[in-house]
Amino acid sequence: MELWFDEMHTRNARFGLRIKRELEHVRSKYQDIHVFETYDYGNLLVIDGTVQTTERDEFIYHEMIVHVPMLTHPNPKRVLIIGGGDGGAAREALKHDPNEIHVVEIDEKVVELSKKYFPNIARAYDDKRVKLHVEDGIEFVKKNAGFDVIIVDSTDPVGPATGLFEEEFYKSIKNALSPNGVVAQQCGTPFYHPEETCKAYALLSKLFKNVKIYLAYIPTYPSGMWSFVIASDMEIKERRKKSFETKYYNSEIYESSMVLPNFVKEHCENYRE
Ligand code: AG3
Repeated sequence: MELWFDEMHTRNARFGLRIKRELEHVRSKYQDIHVFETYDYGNLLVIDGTVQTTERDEFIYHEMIVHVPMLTHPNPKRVLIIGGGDGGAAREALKHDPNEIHVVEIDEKVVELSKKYFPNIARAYDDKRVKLHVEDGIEFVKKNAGFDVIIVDSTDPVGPATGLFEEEFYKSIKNALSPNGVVAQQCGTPFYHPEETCKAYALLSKLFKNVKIYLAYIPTYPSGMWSFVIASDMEIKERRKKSFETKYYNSEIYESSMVLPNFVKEHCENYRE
C-alpha cells in the first residue's frame, strides 16, 4: 500500500508527497507536528497539516527570506529571527558574518525535531553567535531593540502565528529595529490568499517609508507562488553583493522578485482593511 501526505490547499485542491514512513508525530503545547521521510523531497516537516520545510526545496525559501533583507542592509551585525525554529534562516544569516543572531521560537519541539531530522538545516545552532530564545516573539520584540535586520519566519497567519500579522506587532518591530533597519516577513501565497500579502503590505506601509512585496517559487507550498514583504526607512535596493554560494538567490533575482503580476498589484492597490 502506498503512503501519501496531502496538504489541503483549498477545500477542493490538494498537494501530495509520497512518503516512505512517518518518522515522528508529536502534539506539542502549541501545535501538531509531523516529520515524514518522503521519496522525492527528503525529510518533510509538517505543522498543523501544513508543509513547513522539505530537505529538497528549503533553500529557496531560506535564501529568499534572508538574503533579500540582509543585502538591503549595508552592514547587518545584530539579527533577529522570529519563528524559524528549524534554523534555516539562521544558517543563511550566518553567511553575512553578523555578530549575533537571536532566534525566538515559541515551540521548542520544532527546534528539537529539526536538530534530529534536519541536521543540514539546524546546523546553525552549532555556531555560538546563534542564540535561541524559547519564547513568544511578540513579547520578545516589546522588550528588546537595536536589531539591524528582523526576519519573521512563521507559520501561516492562523493559530499561534496570528499576532505576527497584526499592527501592534509591526509597531514593536519598528521600535526594535535600529534606525536604518530592515524587516522581512513571509506572507503566504498571493494566488490563494492575496489578502494576507496585501494586509502585511498595507500595515507596514503605515510605519515604514519603503515597503515592497517580493515573490519566490516554492514547489511544496500552496500554489508554488510565495510572497514576502520587506520594509525599511532606507530605500530598498541591493546594497552589497553576496560573497557566498547560493542555489536560488542572485542579484537579478533581487530585482525580479519585486516585479509583481497584475492580479497581485491590483489586489493590493484595492486592499482596504
Ligand atoms: N514557514 C512558512 C511556511 C508556510 C507554509 N504554509 C503552508 N504550507 N500552508 C516555513 C518555515 C521554514 N523555516
